[in-house]
Amino acid sequence: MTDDPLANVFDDVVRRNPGEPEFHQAVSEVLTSIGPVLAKHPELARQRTIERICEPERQIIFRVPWVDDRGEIRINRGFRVEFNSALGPYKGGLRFHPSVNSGIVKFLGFEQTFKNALTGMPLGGGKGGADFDPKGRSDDEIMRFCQSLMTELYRHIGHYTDVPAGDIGVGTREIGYLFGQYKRITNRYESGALTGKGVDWGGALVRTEATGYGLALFAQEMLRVRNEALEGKTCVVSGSGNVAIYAIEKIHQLGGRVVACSDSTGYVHDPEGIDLDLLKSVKLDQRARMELYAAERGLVHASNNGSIWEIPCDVAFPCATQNELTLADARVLVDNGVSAVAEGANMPTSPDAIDLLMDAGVAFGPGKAANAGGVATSALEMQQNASRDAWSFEHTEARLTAIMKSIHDTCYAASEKYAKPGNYVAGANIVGFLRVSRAMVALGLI
Ligand code: NDP
Ligand code: 2IT
Repeated sequence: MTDDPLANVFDDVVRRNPGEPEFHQAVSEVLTSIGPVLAKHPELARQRTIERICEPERQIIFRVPWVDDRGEIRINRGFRVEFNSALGPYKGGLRFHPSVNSGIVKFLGFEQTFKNALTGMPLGGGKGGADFDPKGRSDDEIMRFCQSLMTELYRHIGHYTDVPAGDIGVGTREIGYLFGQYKRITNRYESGALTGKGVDWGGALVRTEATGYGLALFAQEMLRVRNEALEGKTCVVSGSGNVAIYAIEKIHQLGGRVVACSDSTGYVHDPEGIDLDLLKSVKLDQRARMELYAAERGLVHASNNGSIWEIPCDVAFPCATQNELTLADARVLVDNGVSAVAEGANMPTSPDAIDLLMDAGVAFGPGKAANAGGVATSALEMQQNASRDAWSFEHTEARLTAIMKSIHDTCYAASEKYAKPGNYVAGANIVGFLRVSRAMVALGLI
C-alpha cells in the first residue's frame, strides 16, 4: 500500500474503461491537478471521493431506430451518461455526431461535472447523444430521429432528475422536436426537463449566445490580470457553430477582430475581420459550408491540408471539437506571439499542447471554466421555468457576465492557493473537485 492516494487511480480507470482514450485524457488532467488538495484534505482521499467521481452513477445505451425519407430503416445508438448528482440533477448536452461513442460521452460527462460545479449553481453532471450524422438530413428526418431518441430517453430525464440541452449537432430545432415528444409521451408541459428551448416556448433569452459570449468574457478577465484587453487584438476562432459564432460576436463587441474561422471542411482567413451577418446567414439560415462564405467574400477556402492555427493571432479560441489544437499548432501559436488561448470547445487542446502553452507563459483558459457560460445560462433558464417568468436580455446577460467573472476569480484564487498563480487548469480542477467531493461526503456514501 502506497501513501500516494492517486497511485492506482489512473491505472484503474484505464483498466475499467478500455478503448476510451478521450475519457482517460480527461481524467488524467484532473488527477495531475489535485495532489496538493488531497495533501491538505486527506479526509477526501480516505473517503475515496476521486475514485467515486471517476465512476459514472449510471450509463444508459439504447437503440434508436428511425425511417429516412426514402423509407429505409436506420439504426443508431443513443447514450446518456448520468455522471454525478451530488450538487443537483444531472445536467449537460446531447451531441449528434458520427464520432459519438461511450468514451466520448463519458469524457464529456466527466468534464461537465467539474464545469457545472464551477458555476456555483445547483447542477450535477451528465452528457448524452447519438452516433447520428445530421448533415444532409431533411427536417423531417431530424424530427423522426429526435422523436425516436426521446421515446427511450424520456423515462430517464426530468427537471429534478436529468436535464439535457444542446451540444454539437443539437440546437434549438432539435431541442424543439425532443421537447415536443417528451411533452406528448409524459402529458406534462415540463419546461425544466430540457434547456436551450426556443424563446417562444420556455427558452431563455441569451441561452443561444451564452457559451460564446461567456468565453469572450472569460478571455477578457484573463487578459485583465495581465493589464491587457481584447480591444485591438487579432483573434482566431475555430469552428463556425453555436459557440464560435457568438464568441465572434462578443469579441467584436469588445473591440477585438476575428480574422478566421472554420468548419470540418476547412478554414477561411478574412484579414478585414469576419463578416458576422454573412457567417450567420451561411451557417445558421442556410446550414451551408464555409466554402460559401469564402465565395461570397471572394476569399480562398483552405481545405484541411493546413491548420487554422498557422494564422498569426494574439488570442486563439478553439471552438470546434476535442483535440483540434495539437502540439505542432501550439508551437506555431507561440512562435507567432499568442498571448492567450481560451477553450470554447470541450477539451480541444491536447495535453502536450497545453503544457507547451503554459510553459511559454500564455494565459490558458480550460474549457470547463471558459465555456461554462452555456450551462450556467441553462441554469438561469431552469430558474425562469420554475418561476414561470421570462427575464430581459439585459438582465440575463448581466447575470452571465457576473457568473463568468466569478468563475474566473474563483479559479485564479485556487491557482494562487494550491498551484502557480494563473494556472487556470489547476484552479478549475481543484475548485470543481472540492465542491463535488465535499457534497459527496456530506450526503453519505453515494
Ligand atoms: P455546433 O454543432 O453548433 O458547431 C460545431 C462546429 O465545430 C461546426 O463548425 C463543426 O463543423 C465543427 N466540428 C465539429 N466536429 C468537428 C470535427 N470532428 N472536426 C472538425 N470540425 C468539427 O456545436 P457547438 O458550437 O455547440 O459546439 C462546439 C464545441 O463547444 C463542442 O466541443 C461542444 O462540446 C462545446 N460546447 C458547447 C456548448 C453549447 O452550449 N452549445 C457549451 C459548452 C461547450 P461541421 O459543421 O463541418 O461539422
Ligand atoms: O458542454 C456544455 O456545457 C454544453 N453542451 C451545454 C450543457 C447545458 O446543459 O447547457
